[in-house]
Amino acid sequence: IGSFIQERPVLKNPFLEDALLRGYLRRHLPHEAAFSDLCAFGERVANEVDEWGRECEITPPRLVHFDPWGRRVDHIVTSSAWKRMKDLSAQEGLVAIGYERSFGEWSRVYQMSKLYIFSPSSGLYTCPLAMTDGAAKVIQSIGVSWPVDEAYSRLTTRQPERFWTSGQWMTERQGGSDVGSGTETVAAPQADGSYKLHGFKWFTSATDADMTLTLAREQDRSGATTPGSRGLSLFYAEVSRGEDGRLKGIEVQRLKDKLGTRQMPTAELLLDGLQAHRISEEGRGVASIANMLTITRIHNSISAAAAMRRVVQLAGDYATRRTAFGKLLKDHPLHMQTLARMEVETRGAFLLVMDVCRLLGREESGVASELDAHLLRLLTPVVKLYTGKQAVAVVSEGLESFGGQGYIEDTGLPGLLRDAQVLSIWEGTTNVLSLDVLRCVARSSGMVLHAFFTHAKSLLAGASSVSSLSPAVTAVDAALSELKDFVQVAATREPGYLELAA
Ligand code: MFK
Ligand code: FAD
Repeated sequence: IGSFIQERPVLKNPFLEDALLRGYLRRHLPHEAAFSDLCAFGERVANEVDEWGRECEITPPRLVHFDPWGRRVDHIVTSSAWKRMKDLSAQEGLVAIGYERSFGEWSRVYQMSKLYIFSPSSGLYTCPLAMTDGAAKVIQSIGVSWPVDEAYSRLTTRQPERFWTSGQWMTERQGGSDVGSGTETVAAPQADGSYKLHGFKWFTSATDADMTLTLAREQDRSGATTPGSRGLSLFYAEVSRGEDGRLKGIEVQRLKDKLGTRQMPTAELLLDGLQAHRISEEGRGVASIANMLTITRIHNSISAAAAMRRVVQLAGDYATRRTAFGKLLKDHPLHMQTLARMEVETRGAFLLVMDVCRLLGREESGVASELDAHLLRLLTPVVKLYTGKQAVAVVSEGLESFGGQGYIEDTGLPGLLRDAQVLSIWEGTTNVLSLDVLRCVARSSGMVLHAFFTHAKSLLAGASSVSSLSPAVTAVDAALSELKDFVQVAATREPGYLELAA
């Protein structure tokens, strides 16, 4: 009795297992160096890193407020696996690749391919990496000079002992979507040109970061501030400790008790005189941090597509090992139809997000056309909102494909679903991103939509032999012809016209 033991699904090299990823790279980035690096990294992920990710999950961070003698220390204790992830990230260049640009306009595609392989095994270390990449991007866009030159070199290094991660402290109690109205944190100017920040940041993830970018309202001499978005500036602050061991200017109030992302600390922070430097023009905080949002939203989309790919890979493997009604699951057409639907969603998500990475790479290499720039602006919120939602649906379906085992904690599968659920919430909820799409359509007088349909037309032209696509071709032609008049009308109106019209 009870001698049957079900074989477990096996994680194989996620690069070698992913024909679509390899095919995409063969077409666009046919460099032996990139292939051998991705292949070696995939081997490491399957045989070593995945275990660390599991260790991060079962050894979540904890907050130690006081040392044994009663001194306030606010120490966030993380697992050794979490720390190994940081070193690995530097060594593998998971942020650096985007800035070294060894593969020119394809460098972002290469970097994101690595993150795609890494993400589901990373113990959510992709979260600090996203913010680190976003911070480097902001610094690069405003200019790498004092006081952020040292930070930039640390964010983008491959040397583990020098590597820094960054936080992104935007959300306050009154508003995460509406930071313009919800931000209460004030910045008091100091005689030396720096600022002291006072406020409360309600969600700060990967709070063991070395630095952060954050928003605050600059006070004038009387202590008054400007309300709304136009009162917000962007600040750079280092997270450091004094000789007494206390965090300088920060109290960690508590760690969040979260549905998922448990591998990583998310803290509430009291900023109590945190020394900071303003790095945007006064009142240009939201516009300046938008560069960070673009990067973190792309990372989010990569994580979403990667979660789908991982569950599809594991479910496919399991279907070759589990028998029901006298045959393997892979020989049940209905089961395979379910897996095929998941595969289609995963492929769609992957191709969409890779196209956005391609556009980002083109923009950063200075070869982007006007059409590319419009597409990047439009597709970034679209890909984030779409893949964030799809990840939950596909991963949930994926769990079901393991039957009851999909619901069992120490298979590691439920964590995939918990972690997917956050992808549509942080970095802008679905509806807030939908409004961002409308806003960029409005502010470009419809030009981003025109760019989108022009791009769609050229893609469809490449597949003109596929007869089932002809309704799409007709629809795109109709949209372009309607848009011609629309863009002309919108161009004569005030910005915001389309938003009001919508
Ligand atoms: C695993 C990988 C994922 C990693 C995740 C890391 C952990 C995550 C943590 C977080 O969640 S961090 C917090 C993320 N928070 C958000 O995403 C906020 C969501 N809310 C929005 O995005 C709102 O739309 C926004 C705060 C931007 C609205 O603020 P405003 O002040 O009402 O915006 P407004 O007035 O429309 O725009 C101000 C300027 O910013 C404009 O520039 P100009 O003044 O030059 O015209 C806009 O064009 C610009 N802007 C706004 N959104 C932009 C943008 N520019 C480019 N791209 C955008 N998306
Ligand atoms: P609200 O803004 O109150 O939104 C509530 C609901 O209202 C949402 O459904 C939203 O879509 C909807 N809504 C809001 N405005 C509109 C509108 N105009 N039209 C239609 N619907 C609308 N933030 C950081 O700054 N740094 C971090 O490191 C960080 N880490 C996080 C980690 C986790 C695990 C989580 C869950 C969140 C984290 N956040 C972080 C916060 C996150 O970015 C916010 O929670 C998110 O942006 C939503 O803001 P909110 O919670 O204030 O919700």
